[in-house]
Amino acid sequence: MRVVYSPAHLAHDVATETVMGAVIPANEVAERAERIREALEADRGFTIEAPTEHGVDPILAVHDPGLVRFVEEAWREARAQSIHRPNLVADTYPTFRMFEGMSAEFLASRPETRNAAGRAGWWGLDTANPLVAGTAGAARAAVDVALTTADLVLGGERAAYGLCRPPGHHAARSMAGGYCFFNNAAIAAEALTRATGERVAILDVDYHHGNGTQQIFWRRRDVLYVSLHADPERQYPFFLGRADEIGEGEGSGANLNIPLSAGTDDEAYLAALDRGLAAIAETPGEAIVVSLGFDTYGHDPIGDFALTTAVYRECGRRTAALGRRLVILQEGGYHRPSLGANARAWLRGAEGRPHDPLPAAGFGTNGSAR
Ligand code: Q9C
Ligand code: ZN
Repeated sequence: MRVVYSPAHLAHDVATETVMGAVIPANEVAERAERIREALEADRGFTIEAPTEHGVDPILAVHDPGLVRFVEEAWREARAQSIHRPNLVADTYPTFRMFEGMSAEFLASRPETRNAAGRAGWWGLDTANPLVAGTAGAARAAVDVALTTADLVLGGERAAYGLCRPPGHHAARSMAGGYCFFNNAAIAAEALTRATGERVAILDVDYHHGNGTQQIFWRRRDVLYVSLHADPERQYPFFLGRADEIGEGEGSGANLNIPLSAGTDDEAYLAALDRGLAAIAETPGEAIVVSLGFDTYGHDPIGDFALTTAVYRECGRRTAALGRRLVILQEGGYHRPSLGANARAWLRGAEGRPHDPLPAAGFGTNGSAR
C-alpha cells in the first residue's frame, strides 16, 4: 500500500497539555507518527512517499477563513504581544451563554479580539490543542498528506494511507480543538466529492466522536458521516455524538452516531462496525474516507475500550470488503508502543494480508495472538 508522510509534523513539538487544570506530558506527540512510519517502513508491503502541495483553497472549502488566518498568524502574533509561553493555549472561551439575549445582528457587529490569548479562545473548543511555532506548518502539511492520499485513490489505487499529524476530526468549520487544527478527513472528503461528483462516506473509527466532521457535513446529503465512539455521556467531546443526531435539512439521515460503552471489546466493536458498514453500503458512491484512530486500543491512556491488535486487522478487512476505494487517514491513538503494530494490522487487513505481528514490538500481552 502507498503511504503518504511528511516530516513537517515534527515541528508541532508540543510537550504538555492539561487535564482538568493539571499539567501532564502531552499525549499527542511526534513519536506517535514516527512509530507508525517505522513499523510500515519495516514491512516491505508499504512504500512511503511525500505529499504534494495543494495550497489553501481546499482548506477554505470547509473552513472559515478566520480560523485559517488564526492558525497561520497566532504564534507570531503572540510573540509580538510579548506572550512568551511555551504553548499558546486559551483559558477563556466564549460560551454561548455569555451572549444570552443578544441578537445575531448585534453579535455579528462585534469585532474579533486582537489579543492572541483571546483569539485562541474565540477559535478554540478546549485546552487540549496547544499551538506552538511549528503548528501552522505541520497542520498545513497534514492537509497536504490527506489530499495527496485522496489523489492516489482518484488515480486508481484501491486504498492508500495518509499518516496525518496533527489529527483533524475535532476541528469544525470555524473551530480548532481536541489536538486538531484543520479537519484533514473533511477536507479530503470535500475534495473527493468535488472531483468525482459522487457521494462520499466518512467512516470515523477514532475512539472519540468526530464533532468537527459531523458539524461540517451536518446539512449535507452528499457526504455521509458514520462514527463509532465512546458515548459522549462519559467522554470528550461531551456535547455532541449522541445517537439521535442524524443531520438536518438535506443532510437528515446522512449522519450516523454509534456511541459505545466503557469496556467495549472486540466482539461488541465488530458488531457496531458492521452496523456502520451496512449504512455505508446502502449509500451510493465509490470513495470512503476512514478517520482511523487507535485510541480504541485496550492499553490506550485516554480511552476505555478493550480492543486488541488482532481485531484491527479484521476491522480493515471488513471495511475493504465493501469493495469501495479507501482513503485512510490517521487521527488519534496514544499508546505509543502499540501504534505501529496496530496501524500495520489495520492496513494489512484492508489489503487482505494476514495478521503477522512484528516480533518484539515492545507492546504488552494484549493482541499479539495468532
Ligand atoms: N487533556 C483525538 O483523539 N481531551 N483527540 C483530552 C486530556 C481531548 C482527542 C483530555 C481529547 C482529544 C484526535
Ligand atoms: Zn480520539
